[in-house]
Amino acid sequence: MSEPIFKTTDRCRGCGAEGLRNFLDLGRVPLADALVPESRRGIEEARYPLTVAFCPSCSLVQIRETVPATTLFGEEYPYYSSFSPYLVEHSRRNVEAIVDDRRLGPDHLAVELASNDGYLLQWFQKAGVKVLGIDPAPGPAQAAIEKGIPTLVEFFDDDMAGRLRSEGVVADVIIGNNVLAHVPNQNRFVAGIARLLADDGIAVHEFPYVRDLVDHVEFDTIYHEHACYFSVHAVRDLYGRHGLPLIKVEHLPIHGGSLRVTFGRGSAPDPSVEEYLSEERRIGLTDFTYYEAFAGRVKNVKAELRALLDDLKSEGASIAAYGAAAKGTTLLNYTGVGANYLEYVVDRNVHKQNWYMPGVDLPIHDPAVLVTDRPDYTLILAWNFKDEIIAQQQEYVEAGGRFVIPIPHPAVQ
Ligand code: JHZ
Repeated sequence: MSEPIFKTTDRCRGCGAEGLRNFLDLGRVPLADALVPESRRGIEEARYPLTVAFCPSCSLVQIRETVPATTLFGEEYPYYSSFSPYLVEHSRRNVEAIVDDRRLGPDHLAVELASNDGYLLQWFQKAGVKVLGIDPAPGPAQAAIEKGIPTLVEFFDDDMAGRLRSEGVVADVIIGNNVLAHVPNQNRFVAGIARLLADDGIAVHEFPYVRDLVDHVEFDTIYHEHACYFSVHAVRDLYGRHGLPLIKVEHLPIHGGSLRVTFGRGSAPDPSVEEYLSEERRIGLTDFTYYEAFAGRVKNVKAELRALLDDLKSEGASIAAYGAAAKGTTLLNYTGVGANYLEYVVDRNVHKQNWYMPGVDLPIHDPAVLVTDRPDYTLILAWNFKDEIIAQQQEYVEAGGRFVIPIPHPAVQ
């Protein structure tokens, strides 16, 4: 077994205060994207504790454990954004709105942090804006480079921003979608953004909203890649400490409910900022009590899911799963649903096919197998894309296949 190497934090990753209060313990789980190749099957996998805490000083929700970034995002990192047409389209609309609003052209530079396979920067490039991607995961970064998107295969932080600035690089727009949560040292990352951004530039970031996580019991989106889970309050305070005011907040349906936040020094805040802050105060999102009952609700999902799958199994049904998603690793390992209930997992990402789901030894196949094999039920692990997945799988549905959705209440759809 490879040794689980990690650190445990006693201080808030945002404001540095002591006194973090734990509210959920997901046990010891493997790393969510550490898919197992055939050659390592049967070798015991490293498992890491996963504990979620709230900071009473700045209300940032975070995990206590930090796994080295090079372990999380190394050679075998399998997440490629372009496998979801919905995400690619979502990004196109986002970029077009920014290009129009900021009147961007060939004299402007858009930088994306965690640019992955170029799924988003391609749209800036098509609009004639200069682009620079930064992503430490070699596989997706290489895919971007092959598409002609200049990409630096590195972790972004304040030092890197300083180096880029000294080379004359200044960003008019810095995009960071689903990256902020992945950064253990939040302050070095945000300091880098403040340094790289032009005085009148904007930073536009998306990340899952902690309010949606709690309200819809999205506990499976908690894994070691995600160090932090943000409210508007927490993110405003974090960027404010680096001189970047929050100027706009939008709430989007993607990934089970996300925030898109815009920071910039050059414009006055839009009314949305105060609207979200006062709504968070009204519902108590900045108080520990909001999170206290969460662990009990997570346990209920586990019990309900197992009861539902037991019922289906007792009728003699066969069950597969859709989506070798990172969140699938948390869900399957925490609920104890593996080869005892499921035959296999399917996923469109060819980089995941023929590998095995971490901790549960389930093989990952091409989704076409659903039509040839016709399992009676398919548990959707990538529930955030359930409409897209069900629409794609009409042949399976017409052949009698049914879907099971695991959260917020496990049910046959
Ligand atoms: P998906 C990833 O989490 C990892 P995951 C990461 N840590 C993060 O923060 C979030 O994204 C935002 C497949 N699929 O996107 C593709 C199909 O097979 O929910 C993916 O493997 N067919 C960066 O991994 C998986 O499902 C389809 O039609 O939990 C979805 O994973 C579609 C739409 C997806 O993220």
